[in-house]
This record gives sequence, C-alpha cells and structure tokens, in this order.
Amino acid sequence: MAAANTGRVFQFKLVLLGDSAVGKSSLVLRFVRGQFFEYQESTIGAAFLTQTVALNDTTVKFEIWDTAGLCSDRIWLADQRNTSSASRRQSTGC
Ligand SMILES: Nc1nc2c(ncn2[C@@H]2O[C@H](COP(=O)(O)OP(=O)(O)OP(=O)(O)O)[C@@H](O)[C@H]2O)c(=O)[nH]1
Ligand SMILES: [Mg+2]
Repeated sequence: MAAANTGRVFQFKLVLLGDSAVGKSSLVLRFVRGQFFEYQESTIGAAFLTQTVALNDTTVKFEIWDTAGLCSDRIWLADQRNTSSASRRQSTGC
C-alpha cells in the first residue's frame, strides 16, 4: 500500500503472541504482503515486519514483531532479554 505523507504520522509497535499454529504469521503476511500460504512454516524466534498505511491525510506506520508460538522459541526469546527463570516462566507461560 502506498502511503501519502501529507499530514499526521502515527507509529505503532505491535507484538503478536499466541499458541503455535493459530495463524499469527498468516495474519501478518496478509496485512503486510497480501499473501497467504496454506503450508506456512512455523516461526523460529521472531520475525519483524513493517507496514505503512495512508488514511486520508494521516499516515500510520506499523512495526510488527511476529513471535513464535512454540514454548521452546518463547523461552529462547525470553533468554534474549536475560530474564530470570521465574520471570521467564511468567512471561512465556512455559
Ligand atoms: N484455512 C485457514 N488456514 C489458516 C488461516 N490462518 C492460518 N492458517 C494456516 O494455519 C497454519 C498455521 O499458521 P501460522 O500463520 O504459521 O501460525 P502461527 O501462529 O504463526 O504459528 P507459529 O509460528 O508456530 O507460532 C498454516 O498452515 C496456515 O496456512 C486461516 O485463516 N484459514
Ligand atoms: Mg508464525
């Protein structure tokens, strides 16, 4: 989608969380690239995508983190933030 930068600009950061195979990546790919894959590979760690949408004179920029739903990958992500094992359990649910 082309974005006209004539007026206000809003920027949002989105983080998609959820169990594996619920369709997080498919939702993001449809939104960003207009694509859908019947056999979408499971996300490893996390993917980062951006999309810019023009709404009248307003530009909305999305920065999207599409995270992995598998416990092993959620733990990997938590470890990147150097969390303790207790907070890791709390933040990942694993
Ligand atoms: N029929 C149908 N299939 C879908 C839909 N959304 C996702 N799928 C399928 O469901 C499967 C899992 O989708 P993903 O988008 O990979 O799910 P995910 O939540 O990103 O999974 P992880 O990366 O493992 O966390 C894929 O085979 C998709 O093609 C939908 O709206 N309809
Ligand atoms: Mg995924």
